[in-house]
Amino acid sequence: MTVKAVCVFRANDKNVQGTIVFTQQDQSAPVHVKAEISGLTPGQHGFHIHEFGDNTNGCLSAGGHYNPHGLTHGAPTAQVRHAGDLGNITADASGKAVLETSDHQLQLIGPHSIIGRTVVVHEGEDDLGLGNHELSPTTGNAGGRLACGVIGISK
Ligand SMILES: [Cu+2]
Ligand SMILES: [Zn+2]
Repeated sequence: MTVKAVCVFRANDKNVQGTIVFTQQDQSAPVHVKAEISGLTPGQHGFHIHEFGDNTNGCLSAGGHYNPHGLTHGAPTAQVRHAGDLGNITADASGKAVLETSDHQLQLIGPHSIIGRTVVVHEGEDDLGLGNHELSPTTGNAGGRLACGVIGISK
């Protein structure tokens, strides 16, 4: 049975808004991701699932990248990565970013489901673990947390 989930970024002081829809047909199928976000600065922005669906202290309360297998940070196409590593979204000159992808490490079903966790868009570019910065192996050195939203069950 297909599971569908949605994450909505509400307008905040930085005017970042958007919707991310996640769909998975069954537990062995990839998760389809469709994101549309506006109000960004043009260019690349780190885009991840973080561990907790807690926004008590804003996006900071979401914890680190969702990493149930204890791996190092990487590109979405890498074998070794955090489950939550979705790489970057690219905003055009008007600040709009659209991403449509299928991901084999995300789950909406089972013990490693991302439902109830947080999507974070970062101020800077995720170096996909390939930079020389001390934060490259943990966060991709993507900078501050610009906007976030909790992933909820959708009909
Ligand atoms: Cu992040
Ligand atoms: Zn990561």
